[in-house]
Amino acid sequence: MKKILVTGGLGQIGTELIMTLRGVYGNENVIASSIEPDCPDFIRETGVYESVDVLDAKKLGEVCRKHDINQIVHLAAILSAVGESKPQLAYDINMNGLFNVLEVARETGSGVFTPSSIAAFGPSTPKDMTPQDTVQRPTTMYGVTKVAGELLCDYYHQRYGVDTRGVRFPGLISYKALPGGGTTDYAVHIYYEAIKNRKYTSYIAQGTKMDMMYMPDAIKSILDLMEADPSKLIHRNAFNIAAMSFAPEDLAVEIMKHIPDFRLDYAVDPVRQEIADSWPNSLDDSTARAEWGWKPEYDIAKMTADMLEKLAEKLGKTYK
Ligand code: AKB
Repeated sequence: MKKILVTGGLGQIGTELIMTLRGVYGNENVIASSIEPDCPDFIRETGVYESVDVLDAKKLGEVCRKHDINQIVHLAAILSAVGESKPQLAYDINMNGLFNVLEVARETGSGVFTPSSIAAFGPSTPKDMTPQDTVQRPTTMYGVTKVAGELLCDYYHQRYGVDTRGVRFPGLISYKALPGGGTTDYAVHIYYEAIKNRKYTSYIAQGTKMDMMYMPDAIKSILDLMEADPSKLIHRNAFNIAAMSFAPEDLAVEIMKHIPDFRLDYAVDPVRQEIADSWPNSLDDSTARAEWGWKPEYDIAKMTADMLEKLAEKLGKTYK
C-alpha cells in the first residue's frame, strides 16, 4: 500500500489532489503538508497535516520516516509570473526543494511524482504540436528550474533507482482553490469575473494560444502515471500531456454560450505576455497516450459548463 506525503498541499493542485488520494488510498495513508503552520478544516478532519518547509531537509526526512512514507508527491513550487519578479526565490524553492525531496526519497526508498510544465519550453521550441522530445531553451527562471528538475529526476532514477515520474502540466483551471502567481491564471480569473461582473479584462493579449486543462483531468493524470506499469515508461519525468489549447477570446465565446452579455476586454501585462509568447501553442501528447494510456475527458465546452455551474454554487450566485 502506498503511504504518500504531498508537499505544497494547500495550493491549487494539492487542495484537490489530497482529497482524491485519501479517497483512493485511505485517509490514514495520505499525509498533507505545506509551509503553512495550519491547514483548512477539511484537510485536518480527514487525515494528518504536517507543516514542512521543503527547504528544511532535516524536517522533511523526519516527517517521511515518522509516517513510513514510500511515495512523495512534490508540488511545492514558485510559478512563472512570481518567478520573474523573484528569480532567486524561485531558484531556491524549485531547485533546492526538489533536491531535498529527491535526497529523502533516495534515503527512504520512496517514489517521487513532481510536475514539470509547458514552461520547460522556450521561444526556439516548435510552437504547434510541440513534440515530446525537442529543443528546451526556456527564457524564464521558472522554465529553467523545470528543465533542470526534469533532468534531476531522470538522474535520480538512472543513478539511484528512485522511481521518479512527472508530467508537463499546461495551465490548470479549477474552482476549489485559486492558482498562485502563474501566467495562465487568467483562464481561472475569467470565470470568477464572468459570474460576479459579467465582464473580464485580460492581461493576456487576444490571439495568444496556450495549452490548458481542467483540474479533474490533471488529478487523473497524476493517479494514472503513479500507478502506470514502470516497464512501459520510457520518458518517466516529463510527459507532454494536453487537453485543449485556446486564446482568451476562445474562452469568452464559450462563456457567452452560458452568459450571453459577457464582455471581454484587454489590458495586457507585458511581463506575463512575454512569458506566454515564449511558450508553445499546443503540445503533442502522443507519447503519454502510448506509454501509459493518457486520455483527457474535458474539452473547452465541457469544462466551461462544469466550471460555471460549480463556481456559481461556491460563490452563492446565479449567472443564467
Ligand atoms: C504558470 O502559468 O506558471 C503555470 C504553468 C503553466 O506551469 N500555470
